[in-house]
Amino acid sequence: MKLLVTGGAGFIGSNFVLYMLQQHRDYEIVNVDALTYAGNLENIKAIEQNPKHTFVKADICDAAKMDELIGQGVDIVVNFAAESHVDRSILEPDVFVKTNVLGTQALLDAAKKHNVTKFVQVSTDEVYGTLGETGLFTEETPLTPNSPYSASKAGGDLLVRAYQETFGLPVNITRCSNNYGPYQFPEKLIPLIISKALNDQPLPVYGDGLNIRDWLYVEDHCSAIDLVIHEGVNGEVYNIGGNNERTNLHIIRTILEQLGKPESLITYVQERPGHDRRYGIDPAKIMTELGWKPKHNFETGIRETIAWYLDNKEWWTRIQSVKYEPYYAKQYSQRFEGTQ
Ligand code: NAD
Ligand code: TDX
Repeated sequence: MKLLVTGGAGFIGSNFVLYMLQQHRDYEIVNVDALTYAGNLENIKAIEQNPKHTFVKADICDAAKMDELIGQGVDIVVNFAAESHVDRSILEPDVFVKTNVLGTQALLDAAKKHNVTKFVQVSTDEVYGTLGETGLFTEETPLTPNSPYSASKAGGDLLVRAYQETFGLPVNITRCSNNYGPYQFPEKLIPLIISKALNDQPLPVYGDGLNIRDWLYVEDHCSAIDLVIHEGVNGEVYNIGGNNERTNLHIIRTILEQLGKPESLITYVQERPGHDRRYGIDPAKIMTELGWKPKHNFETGIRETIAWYLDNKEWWTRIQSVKYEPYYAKQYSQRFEGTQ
């Protein structure tokens, strides 16, 4: 079996490639990644010499390249490649539309031409918009994205659906809740808070800190996608989540407690525009129809994650100094204005 995995030098993609090479030792993986600020070859250093893994630096918007690569006997395409950070999408929406919509279309065209047996679009619960105090996102929840990021992901999803309906391409769309774990870029809440707290720097909390996210350990997301590749019914959408809803303040306090750092680091800053209040996934479909079950609960997952960031300080300090500081200054300088 030959897989083409896109975005496999990013957070979830790299965890997925490492996971799949362990689970299916006879599978071949072509890992395509443009190495944007979020892509990092250090994430896949452990498989540098693995003959079953080939890394190709390429942009998924490059239709000719995707055609060439998928034409080389690829059976399954798994599309992780995306611009993934909501705050960046507020500053620069255009690159989100390019990669998340047009890039997806370039992949779909190549997958259709070469008759792949499965195309899995890795999407997000954010396409469903925001929840009130009750209820959960099901696969039938209407798409009402609120940020340029989630709108571009929804655009990609709709194209994937259309290629199934119009051309009979065998597709699945997965929509997962917030992931956390090793190799997550330190712009996202959990690694941001761990790294800032370790440096005794202020922790930027948007709004009142009571927005809720539903957290899943990244390995559990990988196992769900593995299952969808093999057992997913063509054309179906599968929500993925582990029923771990937490407020942002709860997450931050848990991290501070485990690191032995003071709550005085918490700093309320300017709200994120269009900030979704609550996400919560109903994972009943993938659990009952495909038999998926997460292995990690939040308490063990967050402990393992904090331990990983403590053990891999070099990984994130290198990223922060080279790829992150100018962005952080641009994104947060205004946000911190007027706070103590
Ligand atoms: P990430 O930003 O860490 O990684 C994205 C990867 O895609 C990077 O390696 C980057 O170099 C690559 N990439 C970006 N543009 C590209 C292009 N044009 N061509 C080729 N490669 C390109 O993101 P992540 O958090 O690992 O998310 C992966 C996928 O999972 C995304 O599609 C995202 O929407 C989805 N998702 C993420 C989460 C989450 O909590 N992080 C939750 C649900 C779904
Ligand atoms: O500095 C911060 N302060 C803060 O309060 C940051 C970066 C975030 N937050 C809040 C905003 C959110 O309510 O924390 C919560 C989580 O924020 P992010 O880590 O930016 O994630 P989110 O916006 O929920 O989106 C994530 O989950 C779904 C991923 O980035 C997406 O790629 C995925 O689709």
